[in-house]
Amino acid sequence: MLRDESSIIEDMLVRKSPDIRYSEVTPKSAYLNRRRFLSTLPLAGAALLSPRAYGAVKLAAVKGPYSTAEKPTPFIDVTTYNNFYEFGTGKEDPSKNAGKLKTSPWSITVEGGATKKQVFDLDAIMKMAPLEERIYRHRCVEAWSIVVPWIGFPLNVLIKAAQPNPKAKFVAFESLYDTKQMPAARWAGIPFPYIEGLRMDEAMNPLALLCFGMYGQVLPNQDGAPVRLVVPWKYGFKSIKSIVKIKFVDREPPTTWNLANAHEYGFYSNVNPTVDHPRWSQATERRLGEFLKRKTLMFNGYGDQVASLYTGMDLRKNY
Ligand SMILES: Nc1nc2c(c(=O)[nH]1)N[C@H]1C(S)=C(S)[C@@H](COP(=O)(O)O)O[C@H]1N2
Ligand SMILES: [Mo]
Repeated sequence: MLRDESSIIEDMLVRKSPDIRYSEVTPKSAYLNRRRFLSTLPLAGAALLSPRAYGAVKLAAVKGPYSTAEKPTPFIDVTTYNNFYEFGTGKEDPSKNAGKLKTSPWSITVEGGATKKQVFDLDAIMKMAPLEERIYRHRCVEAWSIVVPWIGFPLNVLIKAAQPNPKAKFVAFESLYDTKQMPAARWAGIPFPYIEGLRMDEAMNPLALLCFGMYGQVLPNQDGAPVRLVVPWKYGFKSIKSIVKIKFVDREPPTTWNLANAHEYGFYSNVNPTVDHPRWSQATERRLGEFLKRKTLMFNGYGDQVASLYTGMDLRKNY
């Protein structure tokens, strides 16, 4: 029996019926047209998908600073075109495979703080500061970009609460890695658990967001539930998803993409249209849902907030 398409899309995202794919029951052209049609209605994707897909867990937030006036990318694009290699390397794999990720209970273990190891429950973390909605541009190293109304608060709130050792110069982050829940990770070709890092002053910058939601609701699993970073002046891979561990360290920590290919992915990875990736230009990007390419902005347009972090540094060497 044919069901209405919103329930089919929901199934695609929640994986209640893992064998039914919207693209399989609909000819590709109709599928793409439908995506475009949904995209023209403001938040139509969210409205259609939220009631069941994510348990309708709404997340209220006050308007935060630094929001771009640009139009948010349609929810359907931001939730069906993802990088989350634990759930597969195809852009649609995370939306197909992440639905069953168990995101509650959840906690973040913090090491390298003033006290010994600390374990922060996610519910307690989320009460540390008012949740803000911040509409940020986000630019993947693969030259696509999105504009998303993220919900969270500055990462520095958690860092201050965790009282880093004053000697710590860097913050290291680690994602959940559970082979049972993430079987596709075996074929991803990068080391897991996914790890990332920031210099302490970068992590303390008020733009760096500890993120719990988007588009008025909790994060869809494929977007990094239940807690991820959003570091909007850096390429997307710095914005680590499904964080379970934070370590304060005195030396630059290893990072997944640098371990996988040091020649192509450096520690800093600031968005920089003048430094090309060895295999492609970084001068332009394609905004999901748009046809024409846009020019990529230095620091993704956040130079006023972050350029001073890098004065005196050669950003060609520190790519
Ligand atoms: N744990 C984990 N975090 C991750 C990734 C990943 O594969 N695993 N991919 C990164 C990359 S390359 C990008 S571009 C962004 C994509 O975020 P989005 O899917 O919400 O747009 O997540 C980043 N965070
Ligand atoms: Mo990316």
